[in-house]
Amino acid sequence: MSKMIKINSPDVKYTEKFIESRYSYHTTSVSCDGGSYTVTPSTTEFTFRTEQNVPKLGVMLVGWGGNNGSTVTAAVLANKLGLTWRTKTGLKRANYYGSLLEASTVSLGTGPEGEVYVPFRDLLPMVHPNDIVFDGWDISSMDLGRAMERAQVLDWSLQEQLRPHMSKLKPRPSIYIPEFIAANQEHRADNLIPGTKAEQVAQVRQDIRDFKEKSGVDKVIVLWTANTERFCDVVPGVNDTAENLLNAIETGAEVSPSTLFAVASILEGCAYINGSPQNTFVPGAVELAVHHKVFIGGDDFKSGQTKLKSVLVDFLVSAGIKPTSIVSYNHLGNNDGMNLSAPQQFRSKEISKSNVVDDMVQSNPVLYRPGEKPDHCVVIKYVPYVGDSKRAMDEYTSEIMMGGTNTIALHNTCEDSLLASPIILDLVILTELCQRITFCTESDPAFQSFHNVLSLLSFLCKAPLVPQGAPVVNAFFRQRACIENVLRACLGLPPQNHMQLEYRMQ
Ligand code: NAI
Ligand code: DG6
Repeated sequence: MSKMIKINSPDVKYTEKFIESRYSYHTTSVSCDGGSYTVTPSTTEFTFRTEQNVPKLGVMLVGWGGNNGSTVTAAVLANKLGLTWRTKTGLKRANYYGSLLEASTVSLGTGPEGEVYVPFRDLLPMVHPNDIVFDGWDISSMDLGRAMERAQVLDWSLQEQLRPHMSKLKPRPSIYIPEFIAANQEHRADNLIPGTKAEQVAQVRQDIRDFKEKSGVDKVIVLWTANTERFCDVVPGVNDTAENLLNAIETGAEVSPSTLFAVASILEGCAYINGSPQNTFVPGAVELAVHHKVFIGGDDFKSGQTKLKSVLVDFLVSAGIKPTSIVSYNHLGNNDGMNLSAPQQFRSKEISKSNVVDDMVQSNPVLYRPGEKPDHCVVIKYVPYVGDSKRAMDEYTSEIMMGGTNTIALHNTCEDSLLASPIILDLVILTELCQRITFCTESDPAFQSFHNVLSLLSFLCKAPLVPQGAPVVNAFFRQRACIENVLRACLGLPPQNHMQLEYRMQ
């Protein structure tokens, strides 16, 4: 199915180990002098190196027995086994729809029959999701077969085929600190790591080593898809530096379970991704990742309503239309919805869902005065009956020409975990790829990796984590173009510019 891509250019060299490309990176700096801007283009010469050897990847999910954890594991298994199943609307086949890397395409250029599109995954050597080995932790002891049934996401006849495989998978005991998640989760907590925080971190580190050894994977990435926690306070002396955070773990001061997992993972040299909204990456955790040269990424999967928002607001603002009010309702009936029915956990989600339009609004001083923002309201309600089938209703009101008003109302229904699962796969596959990319410039010839805060993952996250001082980009197409163009740079190809000048000449 996949065709190999070979670049025919003096700027690209294939060695046994690497794809090496020379790449001219063009930027412009702008200065404002009184009434005028001075714009100065400049070019930096980069060399990119991508290691060709694709490792065997192990992924450890925190919250493995949840709806996302069980669904992504089941989906990979179903794809690997090439399963099909019957539903009332016909025969269904396992696929990876919803995955940027597996199911979306990029243009390579023009061939004799027009534009040539290839799957994103074919651009560079990447881990195939079918080859990922899963393991993980959950405070609930249910095996993955029963967890899949509890989740009520997949069709029954598919579950029946998967059950013999899924039932063999059992989450490892996890760290439970009741005050971080909703009290309504307590009944699930029957699979716990005992001891002090330091002992719990040591156990998680031991689990990672144990998984690596027993499964024979070459590298492990840890991803949090457990319940949304409340935010924790950033306290000087406790979690503001790496040293203080490690001391806080030793002395038993307040550290959230997700941060304890991040610390364990970083200390084991494993990338750590946060799929939930809470502030796992307190300054001390970020500093620890930088010290240990380990990738971290997050926060909060951008799956449905927010993804659409990052498209729609981009469309409106880029079209010169001024969104003035955005109201987003959700109701859902899965365990995530139950956890989010508690005020502190809802607040974490509200924060990550609310900041998503900021960059688009700030990009247009014609429409918005400094500091001006549209009204933005996010509501989430728990309605058990609808299960994982989340309903999202949005109303976008915008100001159009000559005082006119434009109102767009949307109603979106879909299985939440079937949107999140392909995002989990993209996050780990992209992170793994980034671990094999290094680059240098003419002025700094020592090869380096991307910054440890892996902002290339922004496309997949509601509240992108970026290196301190770097701009946060939420706009969907800019985020996607960033990934595409960085991967093209690794092949010595210029950014996709869509100019099509060859078709615009006489
Ligand atoms: P879920 O509630 O079905 O699964 C979470 C799992 O985490 C549960 O099995 C629970 O027992 C476990 N858990 C809780 N605390 C734990 C801990 N300390 N250690 C290990 N396991 C723990 O939720 P779901 O639907 O799978 O979502 C997971 C997370 O992903 C939530 O935070 C949700 O907000 C977030 N998310 C989900 C999206 C989606 O589209 N499904 C999109 C964006 C974020
Ligand atoms: C209700 O919004 C529950 C949440 O966990 C969301 O389903 C999840 O964060 C997905 O949000 P969005 O905005 O990307 O659809």
